[in-house]
Amino acid sequence: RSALRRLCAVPAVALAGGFPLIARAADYTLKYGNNLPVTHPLNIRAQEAAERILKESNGRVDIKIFPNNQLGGDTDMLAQVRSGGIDFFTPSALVIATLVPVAAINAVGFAFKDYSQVWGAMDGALGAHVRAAIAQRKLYAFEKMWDNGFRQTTSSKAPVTTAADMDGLKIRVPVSSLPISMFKGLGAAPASLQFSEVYSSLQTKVVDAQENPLPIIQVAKLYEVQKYCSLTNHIWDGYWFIANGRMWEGLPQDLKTIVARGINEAGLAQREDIKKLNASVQSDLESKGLQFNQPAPDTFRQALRTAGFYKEWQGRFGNEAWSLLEQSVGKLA
Ligand code: X2X
Repeated sequence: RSALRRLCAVPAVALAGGFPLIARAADYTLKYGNNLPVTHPLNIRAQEAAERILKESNGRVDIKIFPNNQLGGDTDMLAQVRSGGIDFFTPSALVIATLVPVAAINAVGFAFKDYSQVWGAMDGALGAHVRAAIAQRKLYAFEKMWDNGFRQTTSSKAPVTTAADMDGLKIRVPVSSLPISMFKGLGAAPASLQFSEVYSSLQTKVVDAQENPLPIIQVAKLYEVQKYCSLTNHIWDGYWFIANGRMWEGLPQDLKTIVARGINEAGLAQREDIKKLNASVQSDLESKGLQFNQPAPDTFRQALRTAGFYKEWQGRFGNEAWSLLEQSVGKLA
């Protein structure tokens, strides 16, 4: 129960009764922080969800969105959603894995072949396994994961065509141990940086390369500071839409239903947006000067096997989670 929220809600209701000219404040004004520019489908669909939820709750639930790392980087926002400083956050699987290690399982290198495998796993038993682990940390994960995408490699130096081109590459990766381990396994020199620092670290050449799905490369304008884009498809990454557990438990059931429906359905629409965007984003980025190439996955997979990457992470995730992943994608190691 959120005693503070209840206290705050009382005067607003009383005022609305006595002084009809004063707009009635929502019973629940909830803050949602994320790390993406407002033009990304995640923010466009989240804004729509907030409007729908305000309407369907007759003004009782007002979700305010703070995009683009306004409230701090991922590490800060994860701490805030745990403490209740913010009510919602959408960490990528890689980011929430710093708190819930098994959440990185969808990011195992070269695991998913396509989106039907991805959504089969994440809407199915593997996603349920991860959501249960998130719940243990007193966070509520909504059912439908949102799409980030298949991660691709950009560089200011040279295209990556085989694993050998990763040798010594100074590449930014998210603050998360799986991508560090994976890029070390490929022979690169990965550096963990928050997304809020990616553009400037590429611009000032603190790092030469980074890896992200094409829609992010587009909306964050990373093409301005990168020259080559290699379609490595090395990780599929998604966003868990999470809520502070205490706040969520304190919401009346009718509002939980309205909020969950609004967010889950917006997530499904956001997946479709990314799918549509994937069909056009490469040519847009080419027109902005990024040079593309399409490496074959074999040398990368082989390098990871040789480095013991799959065996190591099977051990770290445990056999239960690993076998759920393999049920969706086939044998990995
Ligand atoms: O930080 C990134 O690279 C990003 C935006 O993809 C994540 O949220 C993990």
